[in-house]
Amino acid sequence: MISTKMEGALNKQIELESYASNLYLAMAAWCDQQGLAGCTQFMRRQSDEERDHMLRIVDYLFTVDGKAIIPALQKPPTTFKSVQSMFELVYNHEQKVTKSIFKLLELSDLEKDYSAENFLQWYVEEQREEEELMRNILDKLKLIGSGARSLYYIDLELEKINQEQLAAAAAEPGA
Ligand code: OFO
Repeated sequence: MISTKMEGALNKQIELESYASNLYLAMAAWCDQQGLAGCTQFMRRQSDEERDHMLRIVDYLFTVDGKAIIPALQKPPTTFKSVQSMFELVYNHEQKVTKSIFKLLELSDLEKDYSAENFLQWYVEEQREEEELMRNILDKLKLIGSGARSLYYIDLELEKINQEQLAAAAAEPGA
């Protein structure tokens, strides 16, 4: 049986993951308007991943007799200054999510909720990977530089990353 405190904290995380899914989908829509097919597909997939992160928590709450509260949709921004600033926003958001996961782990420790602690380990690894990915993208964007022509190369790069991720996902056991 889950404590009310832990249940509330996991429901807050559901909100954060759900917002991330919306935010990344709004970014995909913006990228599409800019004619950036690679960035569009990349953000579209990130959005799906965030929804999966949200659903994992919902499912976990089902298994521990907790109540999952599905949050209202918060409208994300619809325009972004540039592709660079969009990815900075993604990186910042991922850092915020990581902090929130660490807080949940602290709480699970405090409450001696070893089931939650075990469940949350998956998110620790996921956040490490996501932060690394976004940092690498930002480094590449810096190397490519800004300006109209650079957008073409940025988009190609994102298309490449997207393909690599799809291949890695397909190679996973059980895929
Ligand atoms: Fe679910 O926030 Fe990162 O991946």
